[in-house]
Amino acid sequence: MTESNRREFLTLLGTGAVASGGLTGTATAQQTPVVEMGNNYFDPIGLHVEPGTTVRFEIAAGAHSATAYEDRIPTDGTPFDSGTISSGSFEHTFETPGTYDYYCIPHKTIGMVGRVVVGQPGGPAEERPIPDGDVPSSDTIVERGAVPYGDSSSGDGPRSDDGMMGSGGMGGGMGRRRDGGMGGTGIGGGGSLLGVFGGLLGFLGIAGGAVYWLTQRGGAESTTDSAMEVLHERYARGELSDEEFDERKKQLED
Ligand SMILES: [Cu+2]
Repeated sequence: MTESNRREFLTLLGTGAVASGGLTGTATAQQTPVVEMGNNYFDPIGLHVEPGTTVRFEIAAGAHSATAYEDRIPTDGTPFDSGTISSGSFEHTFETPGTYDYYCIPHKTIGMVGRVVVGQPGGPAEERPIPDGDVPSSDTIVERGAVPYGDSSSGDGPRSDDGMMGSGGMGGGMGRRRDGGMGGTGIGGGGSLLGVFGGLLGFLGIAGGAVYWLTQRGGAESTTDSAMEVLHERYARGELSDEEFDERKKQLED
């Protein structure tokens, strides 16, 4: 699968979550979008805001910093550095338009980086690739408003067990959801990738169930054999009691 295919695929799967979460888009100066700092990622990893917007970097797990690369912010932009914190949050107001790349001091070496695009992309960050990790392209960020971690063109960054186990599950890409930041629009939470795969697994489960159901009820001889096969498999897995097995076997044989 190529990167772009993969992205389309994930986007397609994620559509349900986006639709149910309402509009996602560029944060206006009246909103305070939140970037979660977890182990070891920023989420969303890419954020587009209007000039004058205050962004809140909030600890979700672990100890991190949000620290601007001095040479990867607009020439007139204000550098920011939360210092390493293990609780609470840090806020920075982005006034000058352009592209701001930032990193986590303790986890820069394992690729904990992020990007904020203020208004139009621009500045030195657009001239060279980011050195310590991957961020989505500014075009993607502007187009989507917010790019959740793990859902970016940059692919899968490093992620600790803590992050993997934290959320996601069978929610079909819902991930953790936050009602604060984007005025209830819900920036896709961490674990959205996991959620997507959970949703996919759930979907496959449903598809499998449908096939099973069809083979079970299909009276035609041709399907009886496969139905019997499925029955034996289920029995072998211990999903059916002896009684159930005998009963269903009889039904199939009739
Ligand atoms: Cu960190």
